[in-house]
Amino acid sequence: MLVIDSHTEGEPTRVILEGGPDLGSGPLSERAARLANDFTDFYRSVVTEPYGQEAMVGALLVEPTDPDCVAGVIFFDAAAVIGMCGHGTIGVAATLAHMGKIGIGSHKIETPVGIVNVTLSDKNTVTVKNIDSYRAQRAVTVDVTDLGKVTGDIAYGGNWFFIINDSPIPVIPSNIRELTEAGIRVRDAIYEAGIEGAHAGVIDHIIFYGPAQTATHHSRNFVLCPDNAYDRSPCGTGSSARLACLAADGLLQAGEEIYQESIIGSGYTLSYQHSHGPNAPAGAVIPSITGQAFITREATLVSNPNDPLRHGVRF
Ligand code: PYC
Repeated sequence: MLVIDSHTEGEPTRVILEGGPDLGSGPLSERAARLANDFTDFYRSVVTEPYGQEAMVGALLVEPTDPDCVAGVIFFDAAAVIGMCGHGTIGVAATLAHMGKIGIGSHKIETPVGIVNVTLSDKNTVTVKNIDSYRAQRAVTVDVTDLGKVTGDIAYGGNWFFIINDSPIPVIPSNIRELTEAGIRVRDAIYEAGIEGAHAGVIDHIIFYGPAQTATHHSRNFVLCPDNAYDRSPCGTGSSARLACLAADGLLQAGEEIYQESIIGSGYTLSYQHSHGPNAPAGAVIPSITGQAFITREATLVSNPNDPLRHGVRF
């Protein structure tokens, strides 16, 4: 299987160019469901040890249904096939540029949750215009083991997020383990309470926000992903969901730019426009996320049927 690896603001993406499963044709949402249900061992092995690394997100390139798109892509981590991935889209654009498949300028990419626009300013710098993002519920309180009552917003940016604005734990790198464990407990509490996003959306990402380390920056975040790894970048879909909340609360105006720090100190430049799409949910925004991705590896993954760990290390 041929892959190209990159990182976007520290968060790894593995783009599968050749050798992935045949998911047939039809809508990408159906092909994503096929990947999730029929090829679990495949997708998990691609991003977990010994083939992958912690926090890695896979990006399976597929034929788009819309001929205006330069590529179709289905994203996944070690636990789940996910709807969209902001850092992954930046990684895919940088990978397509590295391969000479796209040049400087704007291009469309199809995902299972809709078409996104990428603008390549140079071979590494990419702006993603994401799908409609919105807040579904404001100030939902859950009872969390060892933390007590925790309040957050439920918002969508291509995946579903529980967004905690005032983190009960300082959002600093030395607290990564504590934030990870707290995030898992928050997610458990959400599931236990039967809380969902709109249309029974599974809230599988948790974000804690705290003050930025640099005065001119907006804030710093910690993002827990479905596989319990933390996002080294500020998370493109999570930032999209947060932009929708800031817009709904009147805390950020359309077109105003902010710089969002990640837990490791990397970041994205963010802004939004109001969405006027005919099917846009109330209060939906179109987020804009700018970050950089760098190619780290071009490789062939070899799977040996005699290798007992060919499906990855899992316990
Ligand atoms: O950037 O949207 C994102 C993302 C989702 C999971 C990891 N990164």
